[in-house]
Amino acid sequence: MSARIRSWHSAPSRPGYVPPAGAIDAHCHVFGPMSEFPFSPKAKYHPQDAGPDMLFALRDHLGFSRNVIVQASCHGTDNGATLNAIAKSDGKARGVAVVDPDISDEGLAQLHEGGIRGVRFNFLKRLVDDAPKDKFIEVARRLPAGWHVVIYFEADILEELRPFMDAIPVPLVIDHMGRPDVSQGPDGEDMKAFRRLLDSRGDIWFKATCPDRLDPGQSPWDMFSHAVAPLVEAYQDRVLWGTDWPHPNMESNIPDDGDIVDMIPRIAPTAALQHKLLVANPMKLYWPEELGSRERSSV
Ligand code: 0GY
Repeated sequence: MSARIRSWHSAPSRPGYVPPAGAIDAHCHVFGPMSEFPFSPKAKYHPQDAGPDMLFALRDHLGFSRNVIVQASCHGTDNGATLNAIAKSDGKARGVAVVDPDISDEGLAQLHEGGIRGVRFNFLKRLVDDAPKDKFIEVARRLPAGWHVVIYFEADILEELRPFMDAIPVPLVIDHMGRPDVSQGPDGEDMKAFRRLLDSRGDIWFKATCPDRLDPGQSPWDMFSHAVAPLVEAYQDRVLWGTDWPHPNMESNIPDDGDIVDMIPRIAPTAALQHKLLVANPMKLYWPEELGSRERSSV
Protein backbone atom coordinates (compact mmCIF):
# COMPACT_ATOMS: atom_id res chain seq x y z
CA MET A 1 0.00 0.00 0.00
CA SER A 2 1.20 3.52 -0.76
CA ALA A 3 2.03 5.82 2.17
CA ARG A 4 -1.09 7.01 3.96
CA ILE A 5 -1.66 10.66 3.17
CA ARG A 6 -2.95 13.39 5.45
CA SER A 7 -5.10 15.73 3.41
CA TRP A 8 -6.41 18.02 6.16
CA HIS A 9 -5.10 21.10 7.93
CA SER A 10 -3.65 20.32 11.35
CA ALA A 11 -4.90 23.52 13.03
CA PRO A 12 -7.69 25.22 11.06
CA SER A 13 -8.32 28.83 12.01
CA ARG A 14 -11.56 29.94 13.61
CA PRO A 15 -13.60 31.57 10.83
CA GLY A 16 -14.61 35.22 11.04
CA TYR A 17 -18.05 34.26 9.70
CA VAL A 18 -20.47 32.86 12.27
CA PRO A 19 -22.97 30.40 10.75
CA PRO A 20 -26.64 30.63 11.78
CA ALA A 21 -28.01 28.36 14.52
CA GLY A 22 -28.58 24.85 13.19
CA ALA A 23 -26.08 25.19 10.32
CA ILE A 24 -25.28 21.94 8.49
CA ASP A 25 -21.99 20.94 6.88
CA ALA A 26 -23.64 18.92 4.10
CA HIS A 27 -20.54 17.51 2.43
CA CYS A 28 -17.84 15.90 4.55
CA HIS A 29 -16.35 12.46 4.99
CA VAL A 30 -14.73 10.18 7.54
CA PHE A 31 -11.74 7.91 6.98
CA GLY A 32 -11.69 4.86 9.23
CA PRO A 33 -10.47 4.35 11.84
CA MET A 34 -8.80 1.74 9.64
CA SER A 35 -8.28 -0.72 12.49
CA GLU A 36 -12.08 -1.11 12.48
CA PHE A 37 -12.96 -0.08 8.93
CA PRO A 38 -10.25 -1.03 6.44
CA PHE A 39 -9.89 0.49 2.98
CA SER A 40 -11.53 -1.06 -0.02
CA PRO A 41 -9.06 -3.19 -2.04
CA LYS A 42 -10.01 -0.87 -4.93
CA ALA A 43 -9.16 2.35 -3.03
CA LYS A 44 -7.29 4.86 -5.18
CA TYR A 45 -5.81 6.72 -2.20
CA HIS A 46 -4.94 5.68 1.33
CA PRO A 47 -5.49 8.38 3.92
CA GLN A 48 -4.57 8.49 7.57
CA ASP A 49 -7.42 8.06 10.04
CA ALA A 50 -9.91 10.92 10.17
CA GLY A 51 -12.70 9.48 12.27
CA PRO A 52 -15.87 10.80 13.88
CA ASP A 53 -14.23 12.42 16.94
CA MET A 54 -12.12 14.60 14.66
CA LEU A 55 -15.09 15.47 12.46
CA PHE A 56 -17.30 16.47 15.37
CA ALA A 57 -14.50 18.55 16.97
CA LEU A 58 -14.11 20.41 13.67
CA ARG A 59 -17.91 20.87 13.42
CA ASP A 60 -17.92 22.57 16.83
CA HIS A 61 -14.78 24.61 16.11
CA LEU A 62 -16.28 26.00 12.89
CA GLY A 63 -19.66 26.78 14.49
CA PHE A 64 -21.79 24.12 12.82
CA SER A 65 -24.51 21.95 14.35
CA ARG A 66 -24.82 18.94 12.07
CA ASN A 67 -23.02 16.96 9.37
CA VAL A 68 -23.99 15.07 6.26
CA ILE A 69 -21.30 12.43 5.83
CA VAL A 70 -20.70 11.26 2.29
CA GLN A 71 -19.15 7.82 1.90
CA ALA A 72 -15.64 8.34 0.50
CA SER A 73 -14.40 6.22 -2.39
CA CYS A 74 -11.51 4.77 -0.35
CA HIS A 75 -14.10 2.81 1.64
CA GLY A 76 -15.77 1.40 -1.48
CA THR A 77 -19.26 0.02 -0.92
CA ASP A 78 -18.71 -0.93 2.72
CA ASN A 79 -20.45 1.91 4.52
CA GLY A 80 -19.29 0.81 8.00
CA ALA A 81 -17.16 3.89 8.74
CA THR A 82 -19.92 6.28 7.67
CA LEU A 83 -22.58 4.41 9.68
CA ASN A 84 -20.29 4.30 12.70
CA ALA A 85 -19.84 8.08 12.58
CA ILE A 86 -23.59 8.66 12.22
CA ALA A 87 -24.26 6.32 15.16
CA LYS A 88 -21.83 8.29 17.33
CA SER A 89 -23.28 11.69 16.42
CA ASP A 90 -26.25 11.83 18.82
CA GLY A 91 -28.58 12.39 15.90
CA LYS A 92 -26.46 15.25 14.54
CA ALA A 93 -25.30 13.42 11.42
CA ARG A 94 -26.92 11.71 8.49
CA GLY A 95 -25.26 10.23 5.46
CA VAL A 96 -24.99 9.35 1.80
CA ALA A 97 -23.89 5.80 0.98
CA VAL A 98 -22.10 4.15 -1.91
CA VAL A 99 -23.75 0.83 -2.65
CA ASP A 100 -23.23 -2.25 -4.72
CA PRO A 101 -26.07 -1.88 -7.27
CA ASP A 102 -27.15 -5.44 -6.42
CA ILE A 103 -27.87 -4.48 -2.80
CA SER A 104 -31.10 -6.04 -1.52
CA ASP A 105 -34.13 -4.00 -0.49
CA GLU A 106 -33.44 -5.15 3.04
CA GLY A 107 -29.89 -3.82 2.77
CA LEU A 108 -31.23 -0.45 1.70
CA ALA A 109 -33.72 -0.47 4.59
CA GLN A 110 -30.85 -1.15 7.01
CA LEU A 111 -28.94 1.82 5.61
CA HIS A 112 -32.03 3.98 6.14
CA GLU A 113 -32.21 2.76 9.73
CA GLY A 114 -28.55 3.79 10.14
CA GLY A 115 -29.27 7.36 8.97
CA ILE A 116 -28.51 7.16 5.25
CA ARG A 117 -30.75 9.28 3.03
CA GLY A 118 -29.12 9.01 -0.39
CA VAL A 119 -26.72 7.07 -2.62
CA ARG A 120 -23.76 8.50 -4.47
CA PHE A 121 -22.81 7.64 -8.04
CA ASN A 122 -19.22 8.64 -8.70
CA PHE A 123 -18.06 9.09 -12.32
CA LEU A 124 -14.50 10.27 -11.64
CA LYS A 125 -12.17 7.79 -13.30
CA ARG A 126 -9.34 8.70 -10.94
CA LEU A 127 -11.53 7.56 -8.01
CA VAL A 128 -13.50 4.55 -9.25
CA ASP A 129 -12.90 1.73 -11.73
CA ASP A 130 -16.38 1.63 -13.20
CA ALA A 131 -19.70 3.45 -13.09
CA PRO A 132 -22.41 1.17 -14.55
CA LYS A 133 -25.18 3.56 -15.58
CA ASP A 134 -27.87 0.92 -16.20
CA LYS A 135 -27.33 -0.65 -12.80
CA PHE A 136 -27.30 2.75 -11.14
CA ILE A 137 -30.70 3.54 -12.69
CA GLU A 138 -32.08 0.22 -11.47
CA VAL A 139 -30.98 0.85 -7.91
CA ALA A 140 -32.25 4.45 -8.07
CA ARG A 141 -35.70 3.02 -8.81
CA ARG A 142 -35.57 0.93 -5.62
CA LEU A 143 -34.45 3.57 -3.11
CA PRO A 144 -36.38 4.00 0.13
CA ALA A 145 -38.95 6.82 0.15
CA GLY A 146 -37.46 10.27 0.57
CA TRP A 147 -33.96 9.37 -0.65
CA HIS A 148 -32.06 11.15 -3.38
CA VAL A 149 -29.12 10.40 -5.66
CA VAL A 150 -25.84 12.31 -5.36
CA ILE A 151 -23.78 12.44 -8.55
CA TYR A 152 -20.12 13.34 -8.81
CA PHE A 153 -18.80 14.13 -12.29
CA GLU A 154 -16.58 16.64 -14.06
CA ALA A 155 -17.87 19.29 -16.45
CA ASP A 156 -16.56 17.58 -19.58
CA ILE A 157 -19.06 14.71 -19.26
CA LEU A 158 -22.13 16.71 -18.25
CA GLU A 159 -23.81 16.47 -21.68
CA GLU A 160 -22.98 12.77 -21.99
CA LEU A 161 -24.64 12.13 -18.62
CA ARG A 162 -27.86 14.01 -19.43
CA PRO A 163 -29.90 10.93 -20.55
CA PHE A 164 -28.68 9.04 -17.48
CA MET A 165 -29.68 11.85 -15.15
CA ASP A 166 -33.03 12.25 -16.91
CA ALA A 167 -33.77 8.58 -16.17
CA ILE A 168 -33.31 8.91 -12.41
CA PRO A 169 -36.73 9.13 -10.79
CA VAL A 170 -35.71 10.79 -7.51
CA PRO A 171 -34.14 14.18 -6.70
CA LEU A 172 -30.53 14.63 -7.77
CA VAL A 173 -27.77 16.43 -5.88
CA ILE A 174 -24.72 17.38 -7.93
CA ASP A 175 -21.43 17.39 -6.06
CA HIS A 176 -19.31 20.52 -6.44
CA MET A 177 -21.60 21.81 -9.26
CA GLY A 178 -20.13 19.18 -11.58
CA ARG A 179 -16.70 20.81 -11.26
CA PRO A 180 -17.04 23.79 -13.63
CA ASP A 181 -14.02 25.76 -14.73
CA VAL A 182 -14.66 28.76 -12.49
CA SER A 183 -11.94 30.78 -14.22
CA GLN A 184 -14.47 31.17 -17.09
CA GLY A 185 -16.59 33.33 -14.76
CA PRO A 186 -20.33 33.25 -14.07
CA ASP A 187 -21.28 33.35 -17.76
CA GLY A 188 -18.70 30.86 -19.01
CA GLU A 189 -19.63 27.76 -21.01
CA ASP A 190 -19.40 25.43 -18.01
CA MET A 191 -21.73 27.53 -15.86
CA LYS A 192 -24.16 27.95 -18.75
CA ALA A 193 -24.28 24.18 -19.29
CA PHE A 194 -24.81 23.63 -15.57
CA ARG A 195 -27.67 26.16 -15.50
CA ARG A 196 -29.28 24.34 -18.45
CA LEU A 197 -29.15 21.15 -16.40
CA LEU A 198 -30.70 22.87 -13.36
CA ASP A 199 -33.40 24.38 -15.57
CA SER A 200 -34.29 20.98 -17.03
CA ARG A 201 -35.81 19.75 -13.75
CA GLY A 202 -36.98 21.42 -10.57
CA ASP A 203 -35.56 18.68 -8.37
CA ILE A 204 -31.86 18.97 -9.18
CA TRP A 205 -29.90 20.35 -6.24
CA PHE A 206 -26.20 21.17 -6.08
CA LYS A 207 -23.39 21.78 -3.64
CA ALA A 208 -21.63 25.14 -3.86
CA THR A 209 -18.50 23.54 -2.52
CA CYS A 210 -14.78 23.09 -2.98
CA PRO A 211 -13.25 26.49 -3.76
CA ASP A 212 -9.93 24.81 -2.98
CA ARG A 213 -10.43 22.23 -5.73
CA LEU A 214 -12.11 24.42 -8.33
CA ASP A 215 -10.27 27.72 -8.12
CA PRO A 216 -6.83 27.61 -9.73
CA GLY A 217 -5.78 30.47 -7.42
CA GLN A 218 -5.14 30.54 -3.71
CA SER A 219 -7.42 31.47 -0.80
CA PRO A 220 -9.54 33.69 -0.73
CA TRP A 221 -10.46 32.03 -4.04
CA ASP A 222 -11.85 35.09 -5.84
CA MET A 223 -12.56 33.23 -9.09
CA PHE A 224 -14.75 30.78 -7.22
CA SER A 225 -16.83 33.43 -5.46
CA HIS A 226 -17.19 35.48 -8.65
CA ALA A 227 -18.48 32.48 -10.64
CA VAL A 228 -20.57 30.83 -7.93
CA ALA A 229 -22.38 33.69 -6.12
CA PRO A 230 -24.80 34.34 -9.03
CA LEU A 231 -25.63 30.61 -9.19
CA VAL A 232 -26.43 30.52 -5.46
CA GLU A 233 -28.66 33.58 -5.82
CA ALA A 234 -30.49 32.20 -8.87
CA TYR A 235 -31.11 28.70 -7.45
CA GLN A 236 -31.27 29.56 -3.77
CA ASP A 237 -33.82 26.89 -2.84
CA ARG A 238 -31.72 24.04 -4.27
CA VAL A 239 -28.22 24.72 -3.05
CA LEU A 240 -26.24 23.07 -0.25
CA TRP A 241 -22.85 23.80 1.25
CA GLY A 242 -20.10 21.73 2.91
CA THR A 243 -16.48 21.80 3.97
CA ASP A 244 -15.41 18.65 2.07
CA TRP A 245 -13.27 17.81 5.14
CA PRO A 246 -10.95 15.84 5.28
CA HIS A 247 -10.43 16.93 1.64
CA PRO A 248 -9.80 13.50 0.09
CA ASN A 249 -6.71 13.31 -2.07
CA MET A 250 -5.48 16.85 -1.44
CA GLU A 251 -1.75 16.44 -1.09
CA SER A 252 -0.75 20.03 -1.74
CA ASN A 253 -2.59 23.31 -1.15
CA ILE A 254 -4.45 21.73 1.75
CA PRO A 255 -7.12 24.28 2.65
CA ASP A 256 -7.64 25.90 6.04
CA ASP A 257 -11.24 25.01 6.94
CA GLY A 258 -11.68 28.41 8.59
CA ASP A 259 -11.01 30.00 5.17
CA ILE A 260 -13.48 27.61 3.55
CA VAL A 261 -16.19 28.79 6.00
CA ASP A 262 -15.30 32.41 5.31
CA MET A 263 -16.28 31.78 1.68
CA ILE A 264 -19.95 31.46 2.74
CA PRO A 265 -20.84 35.18 3.01
CA ARG A 266 -19.08 35.80 -0.32
CA ILE A 267 -21.29 33.34 -2.22
CA ALA A 268 -24.40 33.98 -0.08
CA PRO A 269 -24.19 37.61 1.03
CA THR A 270 -27.50 37.99 2.92
CA ALA A 271 -28.70 36.34 6.12
CA ALA A 272 -31.73 34.98 4.22
CA LEU A 273 -29.53 33.27 1.62
CA GLN A 274 -27.20 31.91 4.28
CA HIS A 275 -30.14 30.42 6.17
CA LYS A 276 -31.36 28.63 3.06
CA LEU A 277 -27.88 27.38 2.15
CA LEU A 278 -26.91 26.14 5.59
CA VAL A 279 -30.16 25.29 7.37
CA ALA A 280 -33.44 25.24 5.43
CA ASN A 281 -32.24 23.44 2.29
CA PRO A 282 -30.21 20.63 3.87
CA MET A 283 -32.94 20.09 6.48
CA LYS A 284 -35.38 19.33 3.64
CA LEU A 285 -33.18 16.58 2.24
CA TYR A 286 -31.76 15.09 5.41
CA TRP A 287 -34.06 15.80 8.38
CA PRO A 288 -37.46 16.42 6.73
CA GLU A 289 -39.33 14.88 9.65
CA GLU A 290 -38.30 17.87 11.79
CA LEU A 291 -40.00 20.31 9.40
CA GLY A 292 -43.62 21.35 9.05
CA SER A 293 -45.47 20.24 5.89
CA ARG A 294 -45.16 23.68 4.26
CA GLU A 295 -41.36 23.72 4.61
CA ARG A 296 -41.09 20.16 3.29
CA SER A 297 -43.28 20.69 0.24
CA SER A 298 -40.61 21.93 -2.19
CA VAL A 299 -38.56 18.71 -2.26
C1 0GY B 1 -14.89 14.90 -2.66
C2 0GY B 1 -13.96 14.82 -3.76
C3 0GY B 1 -13.08 13.84 -4.03
C4 0GY B 1 -13.05 12.54 -3.48
C5 0GY B 1 -14.10 11.82 -3.10
O1 0GY B 1 -15.11 9.85 -2.49
C6 0GY B 1 -14.05 10.41 -2.71
O2 0GY B 1 -12.97 9.84 -2.64
O3 0GY B 1 -15.30 12.33 -3.08
C7 0GY B 1 -12.08 14.11 -5.07
O4 0GY B 1 -11.02 13.48 -5.03
O5 0GY B 1 -12.33 14.97 -5.93
O6 0GY B 1 -16.06 15.17 -2.85
O7 0GY B 1 -14.50 14.68 -1.53
